[in-house]
Amino acid sequence: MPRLARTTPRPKPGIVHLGPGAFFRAFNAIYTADAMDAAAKDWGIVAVSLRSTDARDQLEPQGCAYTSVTLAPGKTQCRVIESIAAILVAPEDPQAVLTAMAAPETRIVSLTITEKGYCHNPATGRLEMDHPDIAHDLAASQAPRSAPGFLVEALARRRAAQVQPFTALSCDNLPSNGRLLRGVVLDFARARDPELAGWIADHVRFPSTMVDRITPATTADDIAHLAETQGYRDDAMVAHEPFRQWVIEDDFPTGRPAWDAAGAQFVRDVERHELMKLRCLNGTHSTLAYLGYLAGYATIAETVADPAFARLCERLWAQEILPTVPQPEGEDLPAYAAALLERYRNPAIRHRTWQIAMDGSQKLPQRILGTVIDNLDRGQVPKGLCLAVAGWMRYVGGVDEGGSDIDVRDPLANRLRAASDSAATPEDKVAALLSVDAVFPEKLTRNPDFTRVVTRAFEVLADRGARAAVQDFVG
Ligand code: CS2
Repeated sequence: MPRLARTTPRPKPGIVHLGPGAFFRAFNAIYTADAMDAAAKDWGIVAVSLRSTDARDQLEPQGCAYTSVTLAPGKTQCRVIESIAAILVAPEDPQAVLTAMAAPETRIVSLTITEKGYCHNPATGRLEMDHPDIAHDLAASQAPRSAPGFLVEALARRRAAQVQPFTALSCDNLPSNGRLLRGVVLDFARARDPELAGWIADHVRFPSTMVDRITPATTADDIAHLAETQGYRDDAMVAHEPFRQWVIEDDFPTGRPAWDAAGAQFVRDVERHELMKLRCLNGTHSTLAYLGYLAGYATIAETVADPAFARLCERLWAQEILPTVPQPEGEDLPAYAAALLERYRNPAIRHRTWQIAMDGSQKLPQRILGTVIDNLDRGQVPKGLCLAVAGWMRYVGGVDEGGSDIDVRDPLANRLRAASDSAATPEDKVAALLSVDAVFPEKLTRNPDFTRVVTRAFEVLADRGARAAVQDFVG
């Protein structure tokens, strides 16, 4: 079976992108390919993996081309994407990465490094100074490991060479992601050199973005199926839903690709769009991931095929989530929520509950806990979201409803498991997990209504299981 091969010359680079995983390939690289089709062609992407060699091993043998597979219900479309100009593996050669980031033709450094890549405290948004990668990068700033370490060193080199700074573009599912990135970069720079920090604060732009496209991890089956239908092997392929939405704060002093020609929306303030997406989509995604996993469902589509879980989503949107979301310009919130359920139902997308359940300690604050706080502030206890929090607590306890181990992937997994194991009763387990202050702000842990309702939900989950708990809730 031949491998996919590149057919056009590699584009001239204009972007360095940190985090070359499935989401980047289903999203940034496609928007950029479309933008280069529509206008300037010098926005090729130098993709950088901060950890594993996988992306390079998959992409490089095929000249950095790969297939995007759009999965609509009953209809599949394939397209070869060639916007990646090169791929680097940072741990193998940090100097090559810094050279690319410091090059004058690099005008944007974008990031899809997942929540934990920001090395911040999820509850406070500040850089964790004792994070092992941050401690390493402060001691060895010329050969960094973390995203903040790379950004600051590259900016220091540009400043020294009197090259204009790049625009730093966070594309992760974090609220005010530009502001958050700016915060961790400045925290890091201040610890290194306050003057450099001042220069970054004055000169570097960090626009915020809202990104959205459901993209499950690629499986061996996906690759085999593509080979069968297309007659070539492509280990770098990505499969995703048809829907895509990118809302970007328009703040690019050194230019940007014509992403608007590809359908991206440029606005002055993306915060409302971000809140809408994080709370409506990611909030229910995480809810379905924990409760669906515990109920024995492997994917989101399977979970919402159970009418009780579909109703759970509808109740959450109508009663607990939408009332907290300020109206974003041009959006119809009830229609947005209804469309989400259709997206979840897409039977062609096998998005595993286990995958979405990953890194919950980094996701819960912006997906669920902020919404809970807003409800409590209005004098309402959001019982459905409290059930979701209890579901997460059962999940990180590491044992499923049949008594089997759960493979919990989370930077705090050990700490969460120890907290859960340290207590015997539901009440004490909930209290032990609520004391993890990287996740739960005091405002919540000191609220007796929240604690009581989460504890009650935890008891129901422990006694009768997630399916019954969800059924009870939707009535
Ligand atoms: C998901 C997201 O894995 C997860 O946590 O909730 O990746 C989700 O699919 C995307 O944000 C959709 O845009």
